[in-house]
Amino acid sequence: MSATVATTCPYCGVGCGVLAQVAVDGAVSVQGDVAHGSNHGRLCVKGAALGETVDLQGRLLHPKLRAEDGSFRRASWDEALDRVADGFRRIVDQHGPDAVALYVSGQLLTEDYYVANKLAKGYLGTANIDTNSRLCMSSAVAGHKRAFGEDVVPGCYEDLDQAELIVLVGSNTAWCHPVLFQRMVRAQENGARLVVIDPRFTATCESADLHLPVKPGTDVWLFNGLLSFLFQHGVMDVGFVDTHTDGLNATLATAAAEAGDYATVARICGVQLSDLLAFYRLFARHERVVSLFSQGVNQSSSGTDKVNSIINCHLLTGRIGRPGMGPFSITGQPNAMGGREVGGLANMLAAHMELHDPVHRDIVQSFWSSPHMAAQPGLKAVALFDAVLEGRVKALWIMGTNPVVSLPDADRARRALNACELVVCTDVIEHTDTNRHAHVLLPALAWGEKDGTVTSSERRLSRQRPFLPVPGEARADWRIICDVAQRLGFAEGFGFQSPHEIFIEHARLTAFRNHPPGNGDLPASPRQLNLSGLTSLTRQAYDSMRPVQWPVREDGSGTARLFAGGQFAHPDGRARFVATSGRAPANATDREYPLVLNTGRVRDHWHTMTRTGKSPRLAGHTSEPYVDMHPHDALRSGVRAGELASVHSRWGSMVARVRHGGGVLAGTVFVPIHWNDQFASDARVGGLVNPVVDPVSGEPEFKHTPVRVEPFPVRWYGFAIGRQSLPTSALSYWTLIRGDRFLRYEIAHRERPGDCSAWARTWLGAHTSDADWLEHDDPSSGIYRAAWAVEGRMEACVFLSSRPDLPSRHWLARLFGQERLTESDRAGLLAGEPPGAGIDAGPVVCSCFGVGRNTIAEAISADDLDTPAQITAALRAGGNCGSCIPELRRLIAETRAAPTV
Ligand SMILES: Nc1nc2c(c(=O)[nH]1)N[C@H]1C(S)=C(S)[C@@H](COP(=O)(O)OP(=O)(O)OC[C@H]3O[C@@H](n4cnc5c(=O)[nH]c(N)nc54)[C@H](O)[C@@H]3O)O[C@H]1N2
Ligand SMILES: Nc1nc2c(c(=O)[nH]1)N[C@H]1C(S)=C(S)[C@@H](COP(=O)(O)OP(=O)(O)OC[C@H]3O[C@@H](n4cnc5c(=O)[nH]c(N)nc54)[C@H](O)[C@@H]3O)O[C@H]1N2
Ligand code: SF4
Ligand SMILES: [Mo]
Repeated sequence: MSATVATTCPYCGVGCGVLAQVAVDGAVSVQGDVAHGSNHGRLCVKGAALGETVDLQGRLLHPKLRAEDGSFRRASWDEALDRVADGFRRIVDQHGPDAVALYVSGQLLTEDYYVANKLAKGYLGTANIDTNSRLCMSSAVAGHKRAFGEDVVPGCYEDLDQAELIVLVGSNTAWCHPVLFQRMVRAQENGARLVVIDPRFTATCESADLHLPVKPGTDVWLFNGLLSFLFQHGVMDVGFVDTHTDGLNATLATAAAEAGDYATVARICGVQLSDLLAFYRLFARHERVVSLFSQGVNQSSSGTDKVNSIINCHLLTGRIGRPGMGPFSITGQPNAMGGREVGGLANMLAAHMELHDPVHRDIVQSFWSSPHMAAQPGLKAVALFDAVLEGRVKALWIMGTNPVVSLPDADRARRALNACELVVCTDVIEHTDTNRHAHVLLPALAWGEKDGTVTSSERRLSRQRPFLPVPGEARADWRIICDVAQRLGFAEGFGFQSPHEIFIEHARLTAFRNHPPGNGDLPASPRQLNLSGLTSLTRQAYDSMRPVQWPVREDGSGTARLFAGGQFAHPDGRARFVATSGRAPANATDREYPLVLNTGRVRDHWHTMTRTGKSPRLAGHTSEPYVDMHPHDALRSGVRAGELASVHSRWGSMVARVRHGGGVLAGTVFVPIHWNDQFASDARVGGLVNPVVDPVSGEPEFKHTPVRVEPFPVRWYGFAIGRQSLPTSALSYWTLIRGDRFLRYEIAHRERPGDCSAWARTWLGAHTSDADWLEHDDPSSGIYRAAWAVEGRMEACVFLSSRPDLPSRHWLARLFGQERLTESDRAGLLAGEPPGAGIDAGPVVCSCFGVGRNTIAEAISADDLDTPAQITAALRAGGNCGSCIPELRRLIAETRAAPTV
């Protein structure tokens, strides 16, 4: 075993501390870091499975250049970097700096992000650098700036422990921020109440005391109603409002005019009046309220107003900056916050300074000694890709993000890349939907190899440290950027030799011409983001840096909460109420597209699956892309659960399996965001999403696109499990997951093969003479199954049927872990069902211990289990990361409700 390295999880913005070790055989094991303030030793299932995602399979390990015919050839670093630098230089010379752009990511480290931003805004002289955080947090950023004068999350995780009431708005925290959610559940056990505001009944709602299934897009009405209610009932901190805020009257007038009466609010929001009032009373009654929000709020054409409508209620009651209370924007990506700190958004400068402010521009320019400073805000993500399509931006460098999957109207983004003169992609994985369109591919270091800092949702800086060797020719993102900058003639500003040197420069800029933190009495407005205590860290001190929350004082101590003294970052020190009016989502009604598409995450996958797609443990929970529908809508659309459907919008279409039970409201459907061309034939939901954006933040409306669902007609359904990858181009439908020692394909086709046996042998490549071929063909019932063994060991199997009700895949998958098939396995393969009774565990619920749904349901009925804790005691399920506890709770309810036979 190698020495233990303390690092930070590369997934969500909770920012959990991870201890990693490498065994002699190269296997990586991870555990939660008990000493880390973000998680105190806990990890969710994605964090716990990190060791399964660090292998080199599929990694981009060498620079590559694309030839005319679309193929890629290996190139030296010199050749690839020259290509990038020459291309950028030529285009800037011919068309000016705004003809080039960078599109970066909240998954870069702060040091990478800092140099990318410095290159664009300070040296190339364009603010055309935007980030996938535009798709994620930009409404929260804009809301914070309007209310507080700076992009600041005032509170910290400890507030959740101390809150009496936690309100989750548009957040499926149980799945997306699981370690933090466990903390909320513990707070609930200690008496806190939990309210969830979400059109879907999510896993998070399983634990809620009250769920308000609001109509999509109506949050502003709900919070305007709350503001009026609080004011009417005298729930207000008059002293705080008078001394520390501005704009209440106009905001109240708008809220009152909008809200009218509570019955109207309830009707607009589509919730019961009694539930609405129950929420308002809870909010009124409890001083210590945390309102935590994420994408149900941000990803909306009224996202910024939603944010401010929530903050308004906290300002009115003075519930901000003190223990147990405050509005809390929870961030998605591991370094969404770090990116904001260094100014990765096209409308920001660095260190929380503003591009449009001449004083700020002067501070940054003099600090950087910039030769060409960007003078005005650049293009935001959606507009940036429009400019690429229209030829206004001619060179685009994409780092650490997969826009052909994740942008709205993603087919248009793909067309934009095809039209672009020079597309450069820096990634860790070779084959992605975006990389396919690159002219130059640059290999970056991945998690476990790279070195730097990230900032979590609660402003906590935490180190990512390397524990794996550099693979192939991969280089750190910061180094690649500096390499290009130097070739562009900017050796002066980019001579960094280590992330430590970059971090120090970044820390010094936060403190440059700024007030020392912790001194609320200064008259002019200090910038809250201030790392003065870190500006002179030695290399050694940087390497051993403990997690710390900014602002960081001279003595190195951090700050848990901001704004406690009522000093905000606007020039007059006062916070602003922002008058917000309810606005229906764009194209809210559309007769041709009568349903509303909502998109979001599943528990065990991360974004475009480049990393979680490698882990068998994570693949088991949700194995196929799906469209979750209300049964009435399915009936009306002529589709059935288990069958395939195509989903259409004005922008594009996709195909997925129809599902019920995801808790969607009638009139809405939900599709997960993760699947793409690497894992399915046609399941990129981004292709459907309306590219309308919030007018203030530029964040797209990912949660609301009018769609229509239609049957996707096929003649047969099937699946195959095998040790090798299979050709998919001839199939009408396929999806892929990676299992333990096997790959599993779900397939369907418009035509049934004339001779199933011949087709199956050819497809599986099973024409060797040593093949041990088992087969059952029943054309009258439309069923065909075959299994192929080599020297008694399972090689592949394929099951076809004219209907989607195929046998369980779980017992079959198990056979790939055996050295030999037994006689009863063979009998089972021929019969199409597990040999013996009750050994099919069913789909995985607990990924940590691999416990299936059937096993759990059986134990619940057989042993009369009532609580998730009892299930854990009996089966271990739920006993590690706890991510499946909401599902255990649901299973208990369902099993108990099922009639006994
Ligand atoms: N497992 C997993 N975890 C992740 C990620 C991942 O890919 N996988 N990604 C990370 C990232 S980058 C992010 S940004 C976060 C996102 O974390 P979340 O914001 O929690 O996740 P989402 O699933 O995008 O959406 C949240 C909820 O918003 C609801 N919603 C839709 N419309 C409305 C509305 O009009 N009003 C309200 N109130 N709610 C609405 C949706 O039904 C959904 O349940 O997760 C992070 N964590
Ligand atoms: N329909 C719909 N679309 C959405 C959303 C939604 O809710 N609905 N949510 C949006 C949100 S909140 C987000 S955050 C985005 C996420 O969307 P993306 O950012 O597009 O998704 P990822 O899969 O995280 O892409 C990261 C890429 O960077 C690579 N990578 C990983 N580590 C490194 C590294 O260290 N260096 C480099 N150079 N590359 C690396 C990965 O292999 C991968 O290709 O999706 C957005 N799109
Ligand atoms: S909650 Fe899970 S995904 Fe998020 S940082 Fe912690 S371990 Fe990683
Ligand atoms: Mo995100």
